[in-house]
Amino acid sequence: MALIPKSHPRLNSLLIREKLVKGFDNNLVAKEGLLAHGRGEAFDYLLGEKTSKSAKEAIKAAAFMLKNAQNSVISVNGNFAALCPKEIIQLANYTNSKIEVNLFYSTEKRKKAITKILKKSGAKEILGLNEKSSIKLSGIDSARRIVDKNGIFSADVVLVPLEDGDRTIALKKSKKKIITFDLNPLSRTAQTADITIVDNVTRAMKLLVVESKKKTQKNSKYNNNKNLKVSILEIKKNLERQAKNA
Ligand code: PTJ
Repeated sequence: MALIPKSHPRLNSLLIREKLVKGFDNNLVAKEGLLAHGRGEAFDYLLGEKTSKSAKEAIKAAAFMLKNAQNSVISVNGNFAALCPKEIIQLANYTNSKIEVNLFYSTEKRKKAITKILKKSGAKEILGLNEKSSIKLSGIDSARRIVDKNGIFSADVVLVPLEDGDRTIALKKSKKKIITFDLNPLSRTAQTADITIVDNVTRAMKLLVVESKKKTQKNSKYNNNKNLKVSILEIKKNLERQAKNA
């Protein structure tokens, strides 16, 4: 592993990258997950590598939605498991959500590695591993169509982090409410979800856990389209500022 000087101006970003690389070496992260992370890094840079006011609003709305769901499910892919294993368990506990492993590039080896890290972090029950309770969700071509009957299939709210657009669209067609983390406010998932948290999942998950731990959550008049526009303007402002200083 590379030696990162503590004084590096982008230390956090480099530490997150190291977690992904370690996750890849340990079979958690798909090769394509590294590419997805690179795309995320670029957007994070454009957003100033900090949690914006609009992301904080989305986080509050997400906590409210999760706490008021009948059957909420946290969908876990390789990148999410490598970056936030502890926070996944904490969020599941505070919001009474189920945890389901659901992979785009699905292999038994990766499922085992992801299960191992979630269990090590305190997970008791993990869905998505038992073929007997699996069912196919229509409208998805990838391995992500295989879901658990008692999990994603019957959920009313699903948290889908760092996601490809097809599944978000299919889940919306199945009348589910979708919450996502996506640093790219222009992605299909970001544009299709009910709540898009445009922030690095490593920062935003910590805040979502804190928000969900509170006894009560406010039901704000949250508007995802409006919120996404603010994120896009944020990027534009940052670019203009950089161009002025160039
Ligand atoms: O583990 P698997 O097999 O299920 O595969 C997962 C990946 C991530 C490979 C798969 O879902 C994928 O290809 O996703 P996409 O289509 O590349 O979309 C990922 C989105 O997440 C992109 O819009 C990225 O900008 C964004 N993103 C990447 N890293 C982060 C992020 N958003 C928030 N926080 C990040 N750290």
